[in-house]
Amino acid sequence: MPDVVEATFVAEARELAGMPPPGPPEIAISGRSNVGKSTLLNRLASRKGLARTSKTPGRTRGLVMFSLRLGRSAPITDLRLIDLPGYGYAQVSRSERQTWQPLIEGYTRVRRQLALFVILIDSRRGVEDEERQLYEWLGTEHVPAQIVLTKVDKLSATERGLLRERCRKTFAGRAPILISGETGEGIPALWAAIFEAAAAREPVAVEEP
Ligand SMILES: Nc1nc2c(ncn2[C@@H]2O[C@H](COP(=O)(O)OP(=O)(O)OP(=O)(O)O)[C@@H](O)[C@H]2O)c(=O)[nH]1
Ligand SMILES: [Mg+2]
Repeated sequence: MPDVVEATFVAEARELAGMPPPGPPEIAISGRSNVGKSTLLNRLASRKGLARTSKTPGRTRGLVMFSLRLGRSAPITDLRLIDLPGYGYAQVSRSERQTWQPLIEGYTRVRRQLALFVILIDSRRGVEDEERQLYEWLGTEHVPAQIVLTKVDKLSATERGLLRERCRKTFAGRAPILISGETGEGIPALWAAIFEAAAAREPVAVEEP
């Protein structure tokens, strides 16, 4: 696991035009409301209160960008984490949701720094249509995706095995990563996937402002 030397909030963008200028590789963290996106982000950043977590779903309303600087032993020095708005939450108004979808889609299509799109799935809910569709769509856009099952601290060993198997079948053989934001289980495996994705992405020339 890398040593996170610095973790800072960069910006919250509610429209594409409001995105900060491109920089280091970006890792997008997506999933249903309450799946544990912000909790995971805080784990990756080793900072408890960096991203706001809550018991009230649907709190994150835009693309929230954080910047991490990693210690010298890590394969890369800088990266950005993007906390995406949660989908599938009924109490969030339809009009609000209709503004997110184009935002997430637009970001995914145009952002060449996007190195990995992480799809979080609550291990107790299992895989639903949204996740399957999102994964397929990312494939057609040639965006690398990683399935991550959250809250596995709530599961027995048998349940974990079954879920792993089901995900392998649903997501074309790609192994899911099982994590717990609570205990930190699986976080090193996710870091490995992040580093691999960052290395695989072709370097993007960034113009100096
Ligand atoms: N047991 C357990 N609870 C978790 C875990 N991860 C998150 N939670 C809890 O789940 C709730 C939602 O977590 P968040 O990280 O705020 O979820 P989110 O996906 O960011 O939610 P939105 O921003 O509303 O879309 C909080 O009460 C967390 O404490 C986990 O790995 N295990
Ligand atoms: Mg959140």
